[in-house]
Amino acid sequence: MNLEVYVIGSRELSRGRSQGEVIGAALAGGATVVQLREKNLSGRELLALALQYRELTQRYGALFIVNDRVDIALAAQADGVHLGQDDLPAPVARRLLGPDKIIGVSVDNVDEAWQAQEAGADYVGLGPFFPSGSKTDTGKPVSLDTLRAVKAAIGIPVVAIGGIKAEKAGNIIAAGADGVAVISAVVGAPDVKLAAQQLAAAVRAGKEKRK
Ligand code: TZP
Ligand code: MG
Repeated sequence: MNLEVYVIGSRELSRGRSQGEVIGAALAGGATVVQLREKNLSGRELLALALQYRELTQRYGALFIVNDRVDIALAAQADGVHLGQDDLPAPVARRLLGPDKIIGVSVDNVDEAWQAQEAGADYVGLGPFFPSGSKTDTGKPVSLDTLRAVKAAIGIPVVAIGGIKAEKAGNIIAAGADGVAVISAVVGAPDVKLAAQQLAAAVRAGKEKRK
């Protein structure tokens, strides 16, 4: 499960470009995971997008995760779901999805991370590391010390999220994150493929720094 370069889609932030174009470019640039996260679409519209994401991720050998919607993940044969603290509890999602699908859970501290692991999550999303224009109803920013404490407390991968740009990703990876998840830094970039390449390069540099 390579969570290193985790790109989350957003129609609003895509500068009018189609999802197919943006997600395709992110994958061409090195995204290892893409997440479908659309809060204002009908089930029918979401399914159509999910099927596009599925085809593209399959082509590039990347993972495909659906935000919130277990039903859409199942219908589109996604690799898994990502759930917030107010979404379906992980054990309920697990019952619906079976043992093989990936379940990610959003957390912002050690306690939530431990509970997510206990509840059967396969990875946690930890953040926000920086203020994010893409999601404003977040807690206050998480520090690198909190990241280190979460890494010490749990055994499942930790993906960092929130206001992360390529130039900030290296330090976060060097501090122990297993991946960085971004919306605006990639799907909002003028050149999406280049932005994904830059993020992937920053992740590689961060891993080098750990050595
Ligand atoms: N959860 C915490 S911050 C965030 C989510 C979904 C938004 C991340 O978007 P960006 O543009 O990378 O800050
Ligand atoms: Mg959610």
